[in-house]
Amino acid sequence: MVKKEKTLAIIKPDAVGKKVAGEIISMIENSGLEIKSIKMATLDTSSAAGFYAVHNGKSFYDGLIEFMVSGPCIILVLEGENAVEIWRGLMGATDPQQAPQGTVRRKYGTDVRRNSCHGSDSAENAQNEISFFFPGIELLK
Ligand code: IDP
Ligand code: MG
Repeated sequence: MVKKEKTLAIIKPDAVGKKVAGEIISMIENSGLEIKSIKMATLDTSSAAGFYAVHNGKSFYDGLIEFMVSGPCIILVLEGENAVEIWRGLMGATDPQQAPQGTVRRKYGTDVRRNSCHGSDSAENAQNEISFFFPGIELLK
């Protein structure tokens, strides 16, 4: 039996600004993943930098932080069997042009930075990313 797991999804400021957040949430619902928590927030520089600390020093880091604070995000906790892999698959590759047809990034991404969404890349990182945005009291079950 495959164990249920959680993952963190972010609908990034480009997608919220384009008003396609509802379409992306529909794609999540149609995937069978369950939405366990959801909120809208505009990140400040220190929270965006903290969330993406692993990328500090990379060539795209400053542009990524600037982009992530440029408008509101919608932050979700998703749950299901293989949730990390399923959401990564539904998003598609980091570069929307490399992402398969029908994926969120292919449909709604603009370029490799403004690629419409985030997804955790492992169950362990998902736990850390979820704790970053959601206090335990919001996820009791
Ligand atoms: P991922 O979001 O597919 O896991 P990461 O390598 O973790 O990709 O990069 C985090 C985010 O940084 C990407 O989603 C994208 O917004 C941005 N990014 C990654 N690589 C580049 C790049 O080469 N140029 C500009 N932005 C990038
Ligand atoms: Mg990543």
